[in-house]
Amino acid sequence: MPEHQSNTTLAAAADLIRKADGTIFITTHAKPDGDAFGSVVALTCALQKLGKQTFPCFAPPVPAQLADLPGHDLTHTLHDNLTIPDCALYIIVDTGAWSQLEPLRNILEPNLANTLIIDHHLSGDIPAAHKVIDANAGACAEIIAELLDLLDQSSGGAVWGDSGASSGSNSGANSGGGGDTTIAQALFVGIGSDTGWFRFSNTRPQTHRLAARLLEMGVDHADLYARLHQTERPAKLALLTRALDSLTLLANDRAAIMSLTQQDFKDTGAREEETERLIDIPQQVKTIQVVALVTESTTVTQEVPLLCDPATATPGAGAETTGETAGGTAGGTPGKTPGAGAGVRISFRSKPGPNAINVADLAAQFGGGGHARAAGAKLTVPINEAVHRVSQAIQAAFNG
Ligand SMILES: [Mn+2]
Repeated sequence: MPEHQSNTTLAAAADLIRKADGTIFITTHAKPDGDAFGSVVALTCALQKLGKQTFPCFAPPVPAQLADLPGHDLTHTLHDNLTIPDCALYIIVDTGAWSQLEPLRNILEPNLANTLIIDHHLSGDIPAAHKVIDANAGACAEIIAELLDLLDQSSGGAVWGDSGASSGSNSGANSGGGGDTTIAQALFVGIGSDTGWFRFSNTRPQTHRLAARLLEMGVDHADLYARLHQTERPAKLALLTRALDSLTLLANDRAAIMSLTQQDFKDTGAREEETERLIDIPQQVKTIQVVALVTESTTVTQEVPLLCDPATATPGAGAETTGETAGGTAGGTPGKTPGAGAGVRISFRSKPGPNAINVADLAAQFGGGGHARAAGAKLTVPINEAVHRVSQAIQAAFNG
């Protein structure tokens, strides 16, 4: 997928929104993560405060932890009988890739002249008329926060209202004010999710300044963390055990690959979405710079060849797992039986540093994409073959 770049400014984007005469459609990548969800909810709330009609729409599934958060009730989730109105402006946040918007493509494609993309990913292929891309932003929610400041300034404070932020950038404001904290909470979910709760290298001073502002507006960060990340089922631990059992070290212990088959999911009772963040575990080892997780997936179908999916690239949005290692090469654990008819989902992570491996490049070799530190791809090959190919690509990356 090509790199995508801004063709307009955030100020011009704010103008587009102000001038939109009619309903504003707001969406994001299918299977929204915290950043996608938070960006959509915060923008929706803000535009409603400005008196705009909005039609926020998620392509399912919306993870249960997110659906329980404030603001979800403002949104629609796509289904066969959902009537989508004609809109004056279409806004796509946190992606610019058709592969992540297939369920909404027939809505968006005829309206690209009235479409605004706000994104922080490196690559994208949707030729929208208006694009604001900031790959330095730790989360799309950071860009949304800037946009809300612009809209707030031009509306006499209508956006932030009594939730506390004054028009300035980082001054914070009346802490403890009992105002509407839905926007603040949504933005915090966005930046917290995409930065691994402020651990990943995409965290920048601006991220912390925004976080501080949001805390001053009344966000309870510990409660949010618990609601998002401490609500797993015991099956998650069983799946973790399987993933670690499959782990193979590569490139003189500088990389690790894990795999999960459909049999692993059956045996443990875990669901595919419960692979999330398993990929972070091997990074605890000092020498390990790159981790790959190859998951046999029922949602990657054989009919679609080489679908790329930068959605899996967002830190915190992991789609992972692995199958089993092919006979001969990487030498993983023997004996898992790949299921029939499923494709595989590959997730990559890498640590920053002087000789850091760019996993967006690695994912691109498999038709995927994402960020330098977190990327993903989908393949429709047997899992053993996928593990074999990914292992070789990783070896080659270290040899190159
Ligand atoms: Mn994001």
